[in-house]
Amino acid sequence: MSTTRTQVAIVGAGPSGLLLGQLLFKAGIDAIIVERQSGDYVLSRIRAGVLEQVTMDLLDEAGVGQRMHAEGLIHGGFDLLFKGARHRIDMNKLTGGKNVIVYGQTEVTRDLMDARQAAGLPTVYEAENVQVHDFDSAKPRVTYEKNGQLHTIECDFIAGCDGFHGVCRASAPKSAIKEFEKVYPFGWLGVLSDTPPVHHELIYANSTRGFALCSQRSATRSRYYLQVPLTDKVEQWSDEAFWAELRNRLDPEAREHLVTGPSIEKSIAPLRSFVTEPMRFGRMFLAGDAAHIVPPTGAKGLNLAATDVKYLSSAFIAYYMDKTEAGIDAYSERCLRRIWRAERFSWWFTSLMHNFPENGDIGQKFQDAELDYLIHSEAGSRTMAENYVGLPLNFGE
Ligand code: RFL
Ligand code: PHB
Repeated sequence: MSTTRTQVAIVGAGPSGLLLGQLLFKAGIDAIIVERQSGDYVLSRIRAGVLEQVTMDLLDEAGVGQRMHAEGLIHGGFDLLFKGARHRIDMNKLTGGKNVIVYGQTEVTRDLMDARQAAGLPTVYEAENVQVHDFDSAKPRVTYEKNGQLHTIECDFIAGCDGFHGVCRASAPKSAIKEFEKVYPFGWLGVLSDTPPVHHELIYANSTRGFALCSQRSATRSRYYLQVPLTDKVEQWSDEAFWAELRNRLDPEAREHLVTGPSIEKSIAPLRSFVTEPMRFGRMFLAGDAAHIVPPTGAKGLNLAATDVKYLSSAFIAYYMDKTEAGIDAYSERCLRRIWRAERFSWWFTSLMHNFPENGDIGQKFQDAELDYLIHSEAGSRTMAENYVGLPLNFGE
């Protein structure tokens, strides 16, 4: 058995945990990260693709933005496709010059891992049976097993950055936690392929056959998604079937330009809206997917994780440097305001773009009318653009 001491014990080495580790390191605060999986496994998960300006700024602050600026693709707009025709939302013009950047979560994670390794900071991968203890006291602890040995990390604070299925939220007392959840009756079947993107910007498609999204990772790598029933299994979807269905959901021009090829990754993700209140339990704080999930339609998950981490790192820095607990006390409420706004937007955009057969033909008519309004009303388009690029950190303050 070994015992180590640190200031902040971080559970989970996804983007939230790694970004928190890096921001704390920059401020001279000690942290150890404990991760259940291997580093290669974490890097193999294909997830987010779109980063808001606020997230870009944070990655710069953490000193890991160099490759993102060199390789990321700046997007000033995206297309909405409905009733067989595409309409561009000019985010840049509608928001007074704001953009998003297309840079994969895999690359963000890799940049953070490389920076952590270069600085010689401690990350324990393949930690088994990770448990959090005594976070209602002044002496919290994290324990884990590795190679048959039990290890203890004594700390001042625990940061629960361990995703939706993690141990931290599950360890909060049931009487102190309230969970809000909506599960959607479909999932997203995603394919990654080394083929040029069908369009230079993203296409969000509402078709009578279901939603489709054309995204990308680079000029030579594409990411596509299809709305599928929750009962579908990924093995049922051959590459040929995927491309044929995607083609069917696109407009004639996109259909013609679509370049297909073998998939290099294919998976189905369920869609849910989920929020935990509060996000603090004594000396344990939840951040990122550990505390909330959005359906991916609004591209908000990773961006919300990044702002949680911004608020949490500032709170810890204020605690250690300025000897104030104000940031820690405000953490949960500050995060939740931003989270609920993004939850609302993600739910709304999901409801607008997907097929809900249970809503009947009239449901489709309502969607078409709303989309028609959105693209022809500057106020409607601006509302969409303002939320998509991300509201400023100090919104409403
Ligand atoms: P993660 O990435 O799930 O990382 C949590 C880490 O914790 C580890 N872990 C544990 N470690 C130790 N002990 C335990 N008991 C543990 N239990 C779990 C896990 O192994 C893992 O390494 O959460 P984090 O860091 O909060 O990051 C959140 C993001 O991953 C997530 O919000 C985004 O991927 C969501 N998302 C998108 N977000 C965007 O901002 N823009 C997008 O375009 C976007 N597209 C997406 C998405 C998510 C998707 N899926 C598959 C859910 C597209 C998809 C399809
Ligand atoms: C992606 O590229 O994976 C992606 C892009 C936009 C979304 C969701 C996922 O809304």
